[in-house]
Amino acid sequence: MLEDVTRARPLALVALLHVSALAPPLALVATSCAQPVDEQTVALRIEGMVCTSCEQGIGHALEKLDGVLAQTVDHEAGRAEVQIDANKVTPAQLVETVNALGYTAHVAE
Ligand SMILES: [Cu+2]
Repeated sequence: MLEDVTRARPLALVALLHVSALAPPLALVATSCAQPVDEQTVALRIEGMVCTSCEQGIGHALEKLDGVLAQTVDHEAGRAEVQIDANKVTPAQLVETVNALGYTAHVAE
């Protein structure tokens, strides 16, 4: 039994090495086929946030959207900044997502 365990480890290592050796060319193929990222920053004004849980709830909901690259939500300022791939998601979808949680969002100018 012990012998099996010691034999399994090098095999697992070899498998990992093979995966990482294949990963770079596969990733290159994937990005060259994909649409280019049109990265934009969208600022939102959000009414109704009262604490950090509000920030986290909104942040998690935004991050679930395909095309949201990063977000920061500030309940004290009543604002959010969202980095998006504008080829995948629109500012209106961000507003809808926040509103669906019970807040009132607008795209800030
Ligand atoms: Cu809250």
